[in-house]
Amino acid sequence: MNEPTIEDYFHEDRVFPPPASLQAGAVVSDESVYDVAAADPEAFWADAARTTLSWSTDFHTTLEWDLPFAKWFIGGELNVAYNCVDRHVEAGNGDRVAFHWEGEPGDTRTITYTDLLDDVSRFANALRHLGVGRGDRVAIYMPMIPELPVAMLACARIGAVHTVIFGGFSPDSIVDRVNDSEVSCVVTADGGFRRGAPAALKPAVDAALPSCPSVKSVLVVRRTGETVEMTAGRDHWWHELREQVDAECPPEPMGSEDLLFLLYTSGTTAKPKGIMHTTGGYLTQAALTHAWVFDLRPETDVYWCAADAGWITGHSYIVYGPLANGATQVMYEGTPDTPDKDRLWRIVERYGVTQLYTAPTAIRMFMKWGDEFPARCDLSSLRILGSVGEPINPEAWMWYRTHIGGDRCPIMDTWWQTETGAHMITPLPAITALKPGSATRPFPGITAEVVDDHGDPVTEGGGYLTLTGPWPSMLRGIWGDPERYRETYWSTYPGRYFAGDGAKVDADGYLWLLGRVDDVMNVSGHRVSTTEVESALVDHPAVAEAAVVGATDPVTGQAIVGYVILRAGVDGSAELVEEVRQHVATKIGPTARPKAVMVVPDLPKTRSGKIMRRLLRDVAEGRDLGDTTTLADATVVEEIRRRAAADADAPGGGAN
Ligand code: 7RM
Repeated sequence: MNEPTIEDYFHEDRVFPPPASLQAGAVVSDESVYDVAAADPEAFWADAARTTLSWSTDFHTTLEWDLPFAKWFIGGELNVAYNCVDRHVEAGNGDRVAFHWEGEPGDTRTITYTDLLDDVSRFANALRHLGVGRGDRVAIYMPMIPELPVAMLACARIGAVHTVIFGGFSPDSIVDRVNDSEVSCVVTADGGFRRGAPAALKPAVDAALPSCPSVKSVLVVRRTGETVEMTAGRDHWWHELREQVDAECPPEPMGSEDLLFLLYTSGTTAKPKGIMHTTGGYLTQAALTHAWVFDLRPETDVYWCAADAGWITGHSYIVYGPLANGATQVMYEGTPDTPDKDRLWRIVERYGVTQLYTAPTAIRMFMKWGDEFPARCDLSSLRILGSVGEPINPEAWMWYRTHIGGDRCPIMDTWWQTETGAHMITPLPAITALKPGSATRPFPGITAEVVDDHGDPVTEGGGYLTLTGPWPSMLRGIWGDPERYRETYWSTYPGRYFAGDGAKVDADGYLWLLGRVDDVMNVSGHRVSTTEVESALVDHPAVAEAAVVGATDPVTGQAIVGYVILRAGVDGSAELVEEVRQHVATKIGPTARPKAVMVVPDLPKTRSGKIMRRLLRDVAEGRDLGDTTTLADATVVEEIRRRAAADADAPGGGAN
């Protein structure tokens, strides 16, 4: 018997039509874009490339597709930094603010496009001075300060390839990434401010570099002013070089398929994959999706993506997309609860933010903190909200809409990956009727299908999300490992890109993401998605956040084990735990009722906020922990483990 595909338990009936107020003057207000793009996707993207970007040489061929290897806009030449900076200054918009930057301690900087041009050009010359040239790899390990986008754009300006490493990753993670891509120069800072104090970065670079023979130079930005060690001949201060180099740096014309950056994803296996993104296709899709999904009106909008630039979301939706579109943005250095839990809402009010883009994990944290923090601030400037990183459960979606969006802002639930480079499945704000928890449908020019175990399309119900054609911002491969590229993404279902996510299609053709298929639980032959059980758990009024895993069980194959964070002020009694378990059974069915639910203070997450269920599975099955280097806070799992052990020792054993 074939195993069934993923179950479809959760039903959501609420529908929110696009607000009439957004339609007048919307960047996209006519549904016909979908048909136009579907009729001839190549022509659609070719037109997008030409109208969205400035090319120094036009391309002669839109697409060469030799599955799984794609080339877009062949023959075309352009420079990404020119597109993101110079052309806006040339068009007379040099005085427009590119970044309203706010440091965590409250210091601010206002950076216009003219300022950005000066900084990027000098930074590019500083890199050249250090011997960096076309094709060389530069690692960037920085806090969220303006010099982070400046460093990325400076690389793009001279044709160097950047690889941004999350500030805060361990020296070991730096070593792996730097050695894999043979980086010659590292850009870092003394540190940044987090949770009210300076957090050093340079010492991690110093600890890593003795194991990185390819690195010749380090460029250090002064941010905190803390003392750092500078290695003579290797380390250079940016503020010193800045004064020595030329203010002008002509942008290098790059081929459309030249490498723009590498970004490492850790995945589930030990060796991180260097995801390759190239120039013309990547920038086209990053810019177009940014303009359309956020209905960007660059003259008046103040857009804020509250992600870290070290995540693909920061690359595409802080740096490349918004700057290519000449947007005015907010950039914030620190944590959302410093000095108080209203920090983000103060910023929205202060700058009159019109679009806010953040992650479900953050939204659930705001919910847990309580409604009073956003209620203190005037959020009426907001027009559109965005969500990215994980499935957003309907409860969080409704809270976001009500308490942040004032019941007026549509929520763009954008599904995409490091590998896809840009949005793939997402609503459009003036067009799409929204259902809480659904990412809705593919962006124009994108084709996706949910398939079953045989790779046959599922017209309604659960299965595996696949993409059926090439798209401009798709990864071009894994650095140094073309076979692993083919194997990982293109071999599960022949002819299709397999994203690794479960998804279901509803009767209206809407797509609902169900989480990573590696996390899907198998309970007595039923394949249950983590997303649906977690949504049902979080639907209980006492539960702020939840993660579930399938732990080996002698009777059912796997048993669902839930870990929940309770809302502020709720007491985790045995009765409550029982009630929460029962709530899942009532909401979506008895098969999905967790065998055990444990109340925990926090959940293990990556720096971009994704729950690391693999580690919870290790805990549930009493194994040693696997790789924890990409955890945002390594102490969390230890605490959960301690509690699990205490529970097991308690009379009666287990969480319930
Ligand atoms: C942008 C980003 C990719 C994985 C992806 C999904 C999950 C991201 C959504 C989502 C449901 C969403 N890149 N994911 N966005 N799941 N709905 N809107 O997150 O490479 O870091 O992660 O994230 O599992 O495959 S990523």
